[in-house]
Amino acid sequence: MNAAFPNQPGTSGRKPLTLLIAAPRGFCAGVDRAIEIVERALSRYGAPVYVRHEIVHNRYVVDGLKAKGAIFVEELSDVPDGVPVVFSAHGVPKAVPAEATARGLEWLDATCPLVSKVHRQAERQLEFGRHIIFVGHKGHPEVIGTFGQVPEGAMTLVETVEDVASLDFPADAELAFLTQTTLSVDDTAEIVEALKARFPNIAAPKAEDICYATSNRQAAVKAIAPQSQLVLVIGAPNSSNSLRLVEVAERCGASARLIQRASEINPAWLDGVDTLGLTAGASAPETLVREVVDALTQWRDVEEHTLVTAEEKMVFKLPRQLAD
Ligand code: 0O3
Ligand code: SF4
Repeated sequence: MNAAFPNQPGTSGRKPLTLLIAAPRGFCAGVDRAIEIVERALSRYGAPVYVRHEIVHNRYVVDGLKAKGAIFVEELSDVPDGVPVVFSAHGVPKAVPAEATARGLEWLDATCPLVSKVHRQAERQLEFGRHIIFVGHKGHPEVIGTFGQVPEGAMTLVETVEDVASLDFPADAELAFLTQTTLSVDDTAEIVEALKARFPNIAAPKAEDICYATSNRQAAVKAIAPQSQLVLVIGAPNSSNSLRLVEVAERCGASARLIQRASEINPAWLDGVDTLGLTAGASAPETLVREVVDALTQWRDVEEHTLVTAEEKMVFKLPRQLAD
């Protein structure tokens, strides 16, 4: 960089770029565990190991496991008899492990323990005789998995404050609410407020269902985005938690783009950008962050800063069958 004129091209001829990297970012404890389950299953049983749904929503991770002998399918009916199958981190309806057991399949559950916690809360609320209002995104595998913990009709999905307004229950109905683990902290607070206003007796989860990793990554983006003209979020288009990071950055006034890999960056995006924010969703590996930083250094004199807003020490136990 040119020390006398910081915004002028440095001796390299490239313009300076301040790069603010969010921390925490990337893999959470549930993703680490899910990937390790597939890897351990491959060494324990040998290839092929089937995985129902992408183990986590990241193509790089999925391709890496495919290369080691994992086969990804969407439905249990696509798994042949006699091979082990892993259920993805997002969780599955109860009928899935039941069917696997009925078929005599060796199955391993990579559902994140924090998603399983929501599943158990759903069962408990049902035992209390309450109808469950579930805050989540329609069609997402975690939502399908959580709905599949209770009989049909026992749970109603709301995605927005408007959905709460159109719920057709009396104000004193026996209700409880639960949420998806990867939602926007701010949007969910508004939805929950609307639920409590309409149904003052609604039972709330004991602890926040939005998980620690989701809230920490959103808070970390809030620390970098206001100072950045553009924020790059590494994550897949089907990754709920990564999409939420893009929204958070935009609401802080930055432009934001979801990218899967460095190759998707158009160098023209950096025109007029002096400060760039960078983060990664819970399913995006750190290798992809380094790949993006390396790509940026081809075009600009990058000055890298990491902004740490929380320390994460969470580690989840492996399923019994795979623990040493
Ligand atoms: O749920 P989401 O689409 O964010 O899933 P990802 O991208 O695979 O990230 C891991 C989070 C998860 C398994 C559910 O909480
Ligand atoms: Fe578990 Fe949260 Fe990670 Fe989802 S984002 S896998 S709930 S730790």
